[in-house]
Amino acid sequence: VREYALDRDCTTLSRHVLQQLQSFSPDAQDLSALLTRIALAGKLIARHLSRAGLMEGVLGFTGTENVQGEAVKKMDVYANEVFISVFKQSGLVCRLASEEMEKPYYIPENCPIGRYTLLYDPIDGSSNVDININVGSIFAIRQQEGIDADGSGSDLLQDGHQQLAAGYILYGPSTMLVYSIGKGVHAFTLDPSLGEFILSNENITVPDHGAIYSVNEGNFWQWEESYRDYIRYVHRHEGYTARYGGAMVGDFHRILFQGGVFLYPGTLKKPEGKLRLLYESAPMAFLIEQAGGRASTGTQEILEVIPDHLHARSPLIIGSREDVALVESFIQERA
Ligand code: AHM
Ligand code: MG
Repeated sequence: VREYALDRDCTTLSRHVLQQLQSFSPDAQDLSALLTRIALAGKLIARHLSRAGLMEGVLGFTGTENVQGEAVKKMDVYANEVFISVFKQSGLVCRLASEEMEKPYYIPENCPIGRYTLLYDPIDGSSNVDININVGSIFAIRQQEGIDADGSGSDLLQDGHQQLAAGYILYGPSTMLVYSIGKGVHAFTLDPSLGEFILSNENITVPDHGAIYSVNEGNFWQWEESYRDYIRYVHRHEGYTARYGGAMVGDFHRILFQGGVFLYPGTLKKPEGKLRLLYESAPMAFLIEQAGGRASTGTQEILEVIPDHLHARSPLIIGSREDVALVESFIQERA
């Protein structure tokens, strides 16, 4: 087995962010520091996940529900708190907003100087945790313009173009961190022996078309007819293959590298779909556009959508340009 040689350009995450910005401006330093903190959260969560089956009281449900009425897992709570504790000491982030907290969490001691808000889904695909298959964390960074008076985070209700950075951590056979600061999409692999994320794929571009369609077909009869039209189309044509892992981060990661489309349409029970804009769909949309793909609600670009509350959801069609357009064409036909 050949290890990567030391003379190879062994680029760490923090160095990469600085190189991308090609300056030592305060903003560049801030973004580099923010990504480094996110990476630390990822390492802590990855370590916890890797030993979860050996420890008491780590797997399973807490017995409570989150603000969206979903059963909370102990791992959701752990990962949510990891991000909070990591950013308490960063100075840069005044506020965090996540899937697991009804309102944003303020770090008052950071607020006089902390110019950023971190939005995140601590454990994406948490139903996968107890059976030891892949999960992820999703994040986005937005600039903070002053403190909102009532603490509800109403100033966060803006479109996805306001994101300064976005990405995810995939806890799979290896742990990977994929990010963009608006200058392409780059993937890093955690070398556990070094404790460092090392650059593994730079300037990733998603193919214009791919064979994969990734959707929970168990909801078939709950969708609008146009989505059924699309699924019937792929069933009747050669060259399509289904993949669905129950964690968007993993399904998205496959499509980012191989092309295809991931969908979470609205259902009878959830007309806006399941995925939340601010910390699930918008960060992924930011990445896919940076990689040359697209993200749509079916009728609007995801990055244009302005959420009406912190936990707002929206239907999501994301991936290769041609595949997203194909799904949209069925929606337009029935509009
Ligand atoms: P979560 O963040 O609460 O775990 O929910 C989001 C996840 C996505 O990762 C995944 O694509 C989807 O929910 C799966 O939902 P379903 O089981 O309805 O197909
Ligand atoms: Mg999620």
